[in-house]
Amino acid sequence: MLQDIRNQFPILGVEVHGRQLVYFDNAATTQKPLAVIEALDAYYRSGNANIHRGAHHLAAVATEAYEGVRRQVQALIGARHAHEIVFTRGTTESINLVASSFARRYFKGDGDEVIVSGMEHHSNIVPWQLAGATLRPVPFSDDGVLDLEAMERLFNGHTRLVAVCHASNTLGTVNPVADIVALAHAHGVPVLVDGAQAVSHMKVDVQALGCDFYCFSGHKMYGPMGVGVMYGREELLSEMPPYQGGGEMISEVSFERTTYNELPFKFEAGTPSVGDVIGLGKAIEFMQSVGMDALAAQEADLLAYAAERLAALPGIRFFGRAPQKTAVLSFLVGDSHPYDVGTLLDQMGIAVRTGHHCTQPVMDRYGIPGTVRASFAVYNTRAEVDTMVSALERIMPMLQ
Ligand code: C6P
Repeated sequence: MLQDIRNQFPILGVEVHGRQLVYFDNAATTQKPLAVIEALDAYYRSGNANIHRGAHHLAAVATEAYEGVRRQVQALIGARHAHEIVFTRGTTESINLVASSFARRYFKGDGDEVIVSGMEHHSNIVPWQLAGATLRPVPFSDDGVLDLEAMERLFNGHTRLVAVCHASNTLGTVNPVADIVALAHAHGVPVLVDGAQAVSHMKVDVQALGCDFYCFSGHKMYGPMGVGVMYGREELLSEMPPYQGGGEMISEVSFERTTYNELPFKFEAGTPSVGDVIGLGKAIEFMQSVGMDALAAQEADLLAYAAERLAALPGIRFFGRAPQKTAVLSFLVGDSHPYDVGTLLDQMGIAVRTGHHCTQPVMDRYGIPGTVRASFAVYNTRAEVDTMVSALERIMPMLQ
């Protein structure tokens, strides 16, 4: 079964520095299965056309394929309507879209506040600052668990939104989104969820979670780069102004006045990345062919195994030990700099990420410059974990 999955990922056969690649940088981007690669190839070989506009065969086929993926995404995350799914370039653009548009509609300019978790990616911090909000971060424990009682105390008459990650890219913590939504809604405040690190690891049901916005990237879920999703509840999206102006998002344009297209097109100005959206559809089919439960079980096994093996090494310090975690292990080796560890592992063909992972406030929280992060996907194996552990054993004397 696992070998069948691995066979679908040609890149896993690549050698790096003369060694078989061990790819543990899946939180940055996952590798792509053949079905996705071939769909992109087929689209540009025989299906390329702009969508929604041309009255010709290829345009009609491309439009149908593109809209079909919108329905696939709707089903994947349990949205009530397909028109609540907006295609973007990725999580970053999705959050910027909401921040810009939501702020124009709902901010009052009297000291607007957005509650965020203390473990947010910069993509869920900076757009709110650009929109003029003051951020109120929710603290978290040493283990990486959010303090919901402290969160409760942050709500006040200026709170316009809660913006939290479903899963932390640095700590792996899976936040209790349904509880956070219940808390926020009790204060009449909507919730945006950054799902960049969740959608490829667990079943997501936006209606069950109750969230108002849910944002994610295709490239972190086995799909192509250049495509992402912004889910928003119809009631809010229909009240919000467009993010960008251009083709497709209009109903009528004159030099005096423009009226806007209906949802979701109001938020999709210009030519979208059609081939990438089609590739995203294949990525969803890949995840569904494995099954989200099987996928989560495989990753949980890897996480537990890797945590146990690494913990047996001298001087390993973990960051992020929440009971609910995705398959992310952030650690330091003694007092050595994470970059040195990452470089030495790379020399042995092992790809991990080092640094602050675009979560500088998390690094400040622990008083460290960065971590080494190994993040797993469904195609990773225990044998690969063993390879990393052996490599760490070899490099440790060089680091001290
Ligand atoms: N995290 C990582 O290595 P984009 O770049 O738009 O696809 O995703 C941004 C983003 C937003 N939120 C979270 C929780 C994320 O993890 C990321 C991307 C990568 O951890 C690159 S910094």
